[in-house]
Amino acid sequence: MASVVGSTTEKLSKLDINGESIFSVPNLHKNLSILSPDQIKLARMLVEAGQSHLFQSWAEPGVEDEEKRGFFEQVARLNASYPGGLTSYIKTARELLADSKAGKNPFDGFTPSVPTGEVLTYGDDNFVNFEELGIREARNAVFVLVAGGLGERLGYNGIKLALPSETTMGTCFLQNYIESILALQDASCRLVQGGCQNQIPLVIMTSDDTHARTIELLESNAYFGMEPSQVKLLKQEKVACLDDNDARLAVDPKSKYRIQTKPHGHGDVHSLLYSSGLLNIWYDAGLRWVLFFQDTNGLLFKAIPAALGVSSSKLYDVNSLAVPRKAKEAIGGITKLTHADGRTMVINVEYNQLDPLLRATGHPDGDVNCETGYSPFPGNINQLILKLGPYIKELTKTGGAIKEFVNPKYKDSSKTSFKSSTRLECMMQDYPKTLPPSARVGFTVMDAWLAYAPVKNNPEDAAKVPKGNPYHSATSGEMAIYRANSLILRKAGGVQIDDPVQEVFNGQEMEVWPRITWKPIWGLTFSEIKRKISGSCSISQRSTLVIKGCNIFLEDLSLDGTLVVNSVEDAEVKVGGVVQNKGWILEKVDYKDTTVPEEVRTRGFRIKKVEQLEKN
Ligand code: UGB
Repeated sequence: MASVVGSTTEKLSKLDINGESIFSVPNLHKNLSILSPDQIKLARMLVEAGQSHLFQSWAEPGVEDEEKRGFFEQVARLNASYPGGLTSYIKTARELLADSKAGKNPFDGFTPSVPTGEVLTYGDDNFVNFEELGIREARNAVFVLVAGGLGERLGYNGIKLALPSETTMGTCFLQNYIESILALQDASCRLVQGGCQNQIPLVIMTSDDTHARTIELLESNAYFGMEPSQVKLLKQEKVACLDDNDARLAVDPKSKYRIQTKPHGHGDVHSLLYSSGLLNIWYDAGLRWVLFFQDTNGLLFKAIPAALGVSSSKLYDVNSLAVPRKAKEAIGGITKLTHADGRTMVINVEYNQLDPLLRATGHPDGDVNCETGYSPFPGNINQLILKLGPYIKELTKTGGAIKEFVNPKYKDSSKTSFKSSTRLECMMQDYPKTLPPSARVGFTVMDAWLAYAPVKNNPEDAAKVPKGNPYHSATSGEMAIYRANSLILRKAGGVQIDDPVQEVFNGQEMEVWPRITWKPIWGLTFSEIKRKISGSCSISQRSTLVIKGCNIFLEDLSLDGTLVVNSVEDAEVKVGGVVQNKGWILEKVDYKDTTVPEEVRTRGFRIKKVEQLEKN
């Protein structure tokens, strides 16, 4: 056996590669005897791709051999998880790094303009019709949650999906999402005569940073009521880091036998879905829509029914959800790009690229607000609805590969070295870039108060956000839920709700509305909520109302304090009369106070439950 391996080794290693053979890499050559033929092939591939430096500090054979084999296991993984393998990754990296060094604008030849899309107003007839259509279509949908990001800007130690979306119920983002999908499933199936058994699938894209903790969160909470078989996890792999403009792979600072890796971005979701085989299974089962969403938007499902209705009525292949955007806000701008050769596309231009693109194309002020007080470009909230059939067709062509970019932080203007290693990245919203001009690509704009309140920034950075721009912090994410629910009860149910008061938490000025929350099953749409409120209801600013149940009807309720209503599934409950008590109080907490749990101090307050009326 040894002699067979030996002869293969000899043959493989002797092959000359672009003038450089394994013989010219002494520390690798010395170690050939401990490597398998497959490992030697990988070594040759690395040498050929100009990566000989990776072996520079390798020990003599017999020393740290396990670590050396571990190195090749990692190389094999990196090679297998990237379309075209590491050779292709390095080649693309060299091209993109050269473009970046030359200052080449990725939108060269394109002129930006403001696109037209569907603009919805909450609660008008158009909106209500789209919601109805959306609920009908929901049983033909699949949800895909991208949750592989660590959230470096937020600086939270756990996974973002486990963060409470708000404090009155303490429901974490994942629970909120799952309960919303189950409520959609329920509402949609009720529209089928005799009911239906459809279970809306949920896919969660994780990464090594989030995978184990996501499984633990699901398993320790019985999947928050979903069937375990309804949920699939797809783990994205990281990609190799790059040390210089020649795309030399970076050695991990912690081990000379490891290549340093970093996340490749949420764009991986397309290739993972493609290779999982799930798309065809869904298609064969008659499903029609794939809805992509992100990890910390507590308002999202208030916008889903209407947005899905838009996709279905306009037969959009791609529908991006958008909100009015403040100039320089860290969300991408949906832009129409027209090329000098006549090509056009409607696409997200990422927040760091919009300003330079505008300046380079005759808008000397760059990314600024127009007379409306907002940027003329709608803000992409990265909630995409794709029509399954055309999506499968496109991925069959591309394999799910998404156009990548590189964003090196250079040491100086010579652009010859980086401050720290970089890597190629890709974004899921770049999917339409490869679509033919015949594709139906649209977008739907809704008010931010209804649709978008992500939790991305730590308290310190949030407090520095320019005045008037959203904070995107745990505090603003929670306060936005109370505001949205208050406005919805005002608009849909005619409830008299006191105006908010202004308060400062962790240096961020907030509107504090009454703390009104409900389980998604209580009300997903305007009509459903309207149906559950009657008579003359009022809620004071200092009040808290928590509705946990489906058939709970508010009738002539006057609330000044805290009311919690719990009901079992089929029970019909009427809630009315005057409720007055000391209620629940918001107590301020400083984010620097480490005696308080991280989830609490980062939002800047906790709820002190002084007195409440709880009805079961
Ligand atoms: N994510 C992954 O699953 N894998 C990864 O490798 C990286 C991220 P961020 P950012 O909210 O509206 C996006 O970091 O930079 C997941 C859009 O690009 O929150 O704020 C991660 O877990 C931007 O156009 O993204 O920017 C999270 O769920 C704008 O729309 C999601 O991807 C903005 O979001 C987003 O990750 C927005």
